[in-house]
Amino acid sequence: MAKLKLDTPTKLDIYYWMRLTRTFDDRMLAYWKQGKGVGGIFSQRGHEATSVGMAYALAPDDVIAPMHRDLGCYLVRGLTPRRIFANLLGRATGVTAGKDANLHGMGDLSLGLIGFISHLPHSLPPALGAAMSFRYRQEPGVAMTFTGDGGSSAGLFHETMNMASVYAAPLVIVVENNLYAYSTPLEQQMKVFDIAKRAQNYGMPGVIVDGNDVLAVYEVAREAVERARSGGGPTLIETKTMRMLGHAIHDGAEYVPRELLATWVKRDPITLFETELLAEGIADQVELDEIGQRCVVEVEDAISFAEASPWPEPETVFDNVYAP
Ligand SMILES: Cc1ncc(C[n+]2csc(CCOP(=O)(O)OP(=O)(O)O)c2C)c(N)n1
Ligand SMILES: [Mg+2]
Repeated sequence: MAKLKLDTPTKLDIYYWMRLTRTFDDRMLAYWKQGKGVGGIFSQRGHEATSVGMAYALAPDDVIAPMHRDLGCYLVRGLTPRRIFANLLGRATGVTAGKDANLHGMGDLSLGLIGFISHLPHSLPPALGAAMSFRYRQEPGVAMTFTGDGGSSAGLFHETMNMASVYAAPLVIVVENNLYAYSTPLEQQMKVFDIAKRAQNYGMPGVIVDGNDVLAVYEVAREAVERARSGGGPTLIETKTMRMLGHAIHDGAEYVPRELLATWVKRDPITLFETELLAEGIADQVELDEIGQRCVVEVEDAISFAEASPWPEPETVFDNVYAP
């Protein structure tokens, strides 16, 4: 597939979001290893190209329902590092105002962001609902949602695809196939490793993309979003990638073969994009380092903000709760 022609500011902007995602993730892991964390955390390492490339393809009025390895989506949609880190520390200034010290529930409808639903793949039906509401209201919006290879084995995945296809819903379903669901490798939970092939059974396009190549991700995302927006119905996109660390902070992933990880280290999404940017003369190392430094400053500021933020007041416990 021919690469999209993007201008320099756009490419550097995409690079910035990837670096911000990685910097946040690295800093978050270090913070938790120092014993200062509050809730559970899931490393995003390896998923930066997928989450940033996908979210970048949406328009401001579209809706996105990410999952637990999609920090890049939250950032691109406009949740600030401050609000996210404060959420992780359970503070009143966090996205859920202290109700969930995690990435769960981290939504903000003013940003078109449906909070992640912990049960997998339960973010899919609300995203389909959002897509259908765009159709009923005859609005041009598109909904995008995510699940993992593990989540794709649940019935809800199939039910969502079927209904989305029957109703030609403006929906993009992304499966982040990172070869593991917790400690279960792909070959222990499915016989056909290309999850995108399932799309055919529901009468929708199924696309496979290198989930570590951000511009390739962005390109297939744009095509799917355009198809959805113009009435062409849903698309299933499978991003082939790798979860580079354990399932969550407590998991050392000793069950993942070291040789497998080593092959994926060479395909690190940020290094791949940097190499491309440098080779094309889009930026030099000094400029890339400057962007990296900006990200460090932003994340350190977010941590200070979160640490200085108050705990939620007990009487706010029912605020924003649907059925107290
Ligand atoms: C219905 C349900 N069962 C179990 C869990 C616990 N759980 C959280 S993440 C996870 C693994 C998910 O694997 P996958 O969908 O491949 O996503 P990944 O973590 O690899 O990105 C499990 C079993 C859950 N959240 N929901
Ligand atoms: Mg997985």
